[in-house]
Amino acid sequence: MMKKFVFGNPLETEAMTDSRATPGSPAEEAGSVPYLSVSGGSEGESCVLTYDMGERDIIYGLGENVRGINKRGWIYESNCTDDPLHTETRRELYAAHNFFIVDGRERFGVFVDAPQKVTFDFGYENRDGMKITVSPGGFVLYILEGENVREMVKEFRRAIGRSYIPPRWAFGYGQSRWGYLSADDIRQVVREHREKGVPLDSVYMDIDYMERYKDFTVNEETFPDFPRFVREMKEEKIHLVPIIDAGVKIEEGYPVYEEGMKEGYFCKKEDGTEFVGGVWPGRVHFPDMLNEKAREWFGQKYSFLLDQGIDGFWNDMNEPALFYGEDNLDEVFRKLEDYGNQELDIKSFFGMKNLVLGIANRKEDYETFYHQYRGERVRHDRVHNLYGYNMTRAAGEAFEKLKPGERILMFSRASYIGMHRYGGVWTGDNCSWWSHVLMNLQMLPGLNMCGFLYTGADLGGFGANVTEDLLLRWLELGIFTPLMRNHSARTTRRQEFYQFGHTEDFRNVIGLRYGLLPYIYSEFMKAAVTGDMMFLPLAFLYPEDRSAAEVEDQLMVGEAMMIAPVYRQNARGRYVYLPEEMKLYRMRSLDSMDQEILPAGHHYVRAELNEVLVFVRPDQVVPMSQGGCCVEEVDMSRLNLLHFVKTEAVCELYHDDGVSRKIDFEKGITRITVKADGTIKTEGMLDPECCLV
Ligand code: MIG
Repeated sequence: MMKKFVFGNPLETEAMTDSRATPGSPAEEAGSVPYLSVSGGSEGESCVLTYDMGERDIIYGLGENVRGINKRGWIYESNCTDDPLHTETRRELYAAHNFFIVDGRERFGVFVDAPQKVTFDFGYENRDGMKITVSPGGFVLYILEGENVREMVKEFRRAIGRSYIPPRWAFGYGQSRWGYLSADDIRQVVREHREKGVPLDSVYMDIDYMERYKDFTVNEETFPDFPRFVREMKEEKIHLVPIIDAGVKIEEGYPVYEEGMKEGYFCKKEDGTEFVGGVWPGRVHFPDMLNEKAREWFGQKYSFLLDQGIDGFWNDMNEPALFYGEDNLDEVFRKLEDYGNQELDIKSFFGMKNLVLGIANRKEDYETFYHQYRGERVRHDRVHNLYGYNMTRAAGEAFEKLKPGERILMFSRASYIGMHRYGGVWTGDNCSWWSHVLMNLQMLPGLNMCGFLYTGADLGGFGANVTEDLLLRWLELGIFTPLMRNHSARTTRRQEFYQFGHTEDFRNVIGLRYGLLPYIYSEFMKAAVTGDMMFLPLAFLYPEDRSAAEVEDQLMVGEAMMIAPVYRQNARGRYVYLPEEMKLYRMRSLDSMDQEILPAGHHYVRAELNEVLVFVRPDQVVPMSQGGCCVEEVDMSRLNLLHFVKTEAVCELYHDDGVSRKIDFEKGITRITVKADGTIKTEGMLDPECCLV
């Protein structure tokens, strides 16, 4: 059951596709909001929603954010921000995912559909207090009730519409780095993988492929005859995935700039002139992604690359990130001159220092430009969290027209609920820190709750220098995430597997992903089609189990499997909690794994650096392939079945051509039944030869 409450004059975000929720009550009736006490919220004032949490209440959700699976004990801000240091003290990352569920003394879900800044204090100011602060401006509040958390998530997901489904090849391993400068650099990456037998499906192209960082251009010196290069890579079974940035370079003669100016598609200031910001291309304008016409225009631009054979993209810098706003920069220079002309004491020294440090992503700059939104002029800060969403929507809607039958890979950095229908997300600039392996895991259920299924982190870490063991351990988690991409920043240590000594280990671990692909793809598709989660906190499957509710470093992956990655430096094993008896597969490679049945309870489980732990639940089967050098080569006609059968296990394997937009879910299912005596029966789309392992 979902109830809707309208506060003031909200802007339609189109987060919801289904308005089956009961019609909104006006703000004056806010007293009728269940669970939450409402105060403030009149014109120009923040609205505050509070709740007294029970001592054992758990809070799930909020998508991409720092800290645990249980979000209690910190304060989070929905205010899409480009900040590359994801320390525990961060309140805001790139996304605004305003949905959460309280599970405890009472059970209810909350979605704050507000495109402006929202703060979620879950026991920060006061250990038992929840306080949600919505910045001035109207908003819509949805309150959900249900029998259990998993069903509530499904109901929410039904209301926000089906999650984006990428092509199947996008479940393969991708290699990326900010710093591949030419076609030859990319050829070398591919060669190293192929020669050393490490599977690979995609190579990502960061901003250096463009001509002076101009969107929808290709540098012809470093990438000569681009369509031919794309074809050459396709022959190698490699998909190239270029980046697209939000800012459009100001440059006479550059068609994207000139068209945008002519049509008035860029964000403007109060005085009607275009807002100027600084990002990679230098001085830029920002396309007004909230203006339907501008969005359609920007989306069409992707055809420049689609026409050259490209079938995947990542959208970056779309919070939108601002290195500086030009007007403020002028102001900073003026003030610096003043500082230079006066005698600097410590106070003015820090004043000067902060002046310079505060140039980027400045709140006041976001208050100086406007959007044309549904016929209304709206100041940016009022709709800040919708910008990345609508950039990705621009692309997604264009793809439906430009490539009607085909799935195109698309994921974004900034996002809002609603964007999950048009693309996935990667979790931005993490670091090569052990703590970020755990953070990667802890974000997954929250992202799934908010509709983001196609997700992954920069494996190995974006910033800072990786070590071989960290990369390997991180990949051991990454083999389960739909987006499996190794990405790193310019100036950090090179991070491709072949920079390190133990090629064999990388080949084996990445190989496991291709073995697990039939299962990973099936579980992803089930989650997308039925509005379920692919990554579940243990408590979602074992709601009565008190200990399961406390587990912060293990996840269920679909119904059949639990994972427990090692994320500590030098650890050769870890503690694992089993809510019930399970069968552990300790995997070194597709042909080297041992197995052991473990009783319910706490265990210390050994896992050497090259070993992955997979726990199969009772009466469950996990279908695996023999691997392959790319997704296309994965043979679905011969499957190995991980299994833990006490009476009978049925697994629903989903398969399709991997590219068609139209999904016939029932048709794609193959039911594999395994009896306790070892007999196997298959029925449905495929007729694989199955072997118990
Ligand atoms: O300011 O394009 O998160 O993945 O490599 C940095 C360069 C801009 C940020 C993205 C990162 C990408 C980088 N970009």
